[in-house]
Amino acid sequence: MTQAISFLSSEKKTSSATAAPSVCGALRVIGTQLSDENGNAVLLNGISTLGLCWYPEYINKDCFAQFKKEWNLNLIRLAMYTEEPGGYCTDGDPNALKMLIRNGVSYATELDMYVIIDWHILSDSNPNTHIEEAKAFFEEMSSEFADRNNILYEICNEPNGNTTWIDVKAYAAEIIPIIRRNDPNAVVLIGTPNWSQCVDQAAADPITGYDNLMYTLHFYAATHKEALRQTLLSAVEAGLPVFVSEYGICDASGNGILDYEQADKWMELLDHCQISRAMWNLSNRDESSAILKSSCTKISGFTEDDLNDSGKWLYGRR
Ligand code: IDC
Repeated sequence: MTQAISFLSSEKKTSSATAAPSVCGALRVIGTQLSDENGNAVLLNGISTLGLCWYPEYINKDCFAQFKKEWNLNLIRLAMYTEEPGGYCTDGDPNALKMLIRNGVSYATELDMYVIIDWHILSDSNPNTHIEEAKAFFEEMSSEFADRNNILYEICNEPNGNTTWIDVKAYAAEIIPIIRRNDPNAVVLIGTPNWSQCVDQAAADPITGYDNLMYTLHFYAATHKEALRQTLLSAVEAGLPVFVSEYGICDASGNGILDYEQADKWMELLDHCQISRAMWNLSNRDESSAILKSSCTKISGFTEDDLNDSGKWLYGRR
């Protein structure tokens, strides 16, 4: 850490154990900080599913309950791929995928947890590729969930390739008003260019005219190190509210060795800035970002023996 950060007063902190919708009320963004309805800082700490289309079985209440009660997590991110095989905009079944989201939202609500509805663009690179589907999707979701106070809308996972911040802003200008018409205050998360690393571009030219917006930064600790941490810190110091809606402690492929030393540095920075985060990923896929061993076929009631090293690390931080 190169500079002290002075924008947070220490008495305005809520630990992840107590940050629950029933305690915090409607979330809002004050300055750079996610806050409860009384203006106290809120920290969300959770896990992201892998593609709902590939691993629907983990959307079950016992599974979420274990994360809440035993792992001390208060957030589930529901990753709905758009363009990948089985995705919402390709050959997936949109109704079945929306049902998984509804079920996930119900379980999280019953368990007093937060939930991110993640429009998981990836190989489609530019969120404008499927903007019509996105508009209809967010219209439906935000009207259905307008009364809930535990939902965050992530309108595009990771713009990438040639997609510019101008492209993302143009997309956001179409999607945010749709959500706002139904749910005037829900927190909306916005991806940034280069696989959600360019929070500097968002900080230089933020979206205006709406409250309760946050911008996402994603990191994979074995790939992204001090340079990206500096980008994050500078953006926050410039006043940008940042949410780490996806991170891994392996490399950016979602696989490879885990870098515990870099992971510690990242956690130190996130804790210091009180930045909320969700780890990738809840599955038993044979890759090191998966928190479960590929041999684990359970869908809830995991023991330490069922966990991959990524899972052991996250569980160890409870
Ligand atoms: C990866 C999955 C992997 C899958 C791949 C492509 O871990 O199993 O085959 O997507 O579908 C991201 C993306 C996230 C990636 C992850 C790891 O948001 O979808 O998941 N990653 O590559 N950004 C940086 C890394």
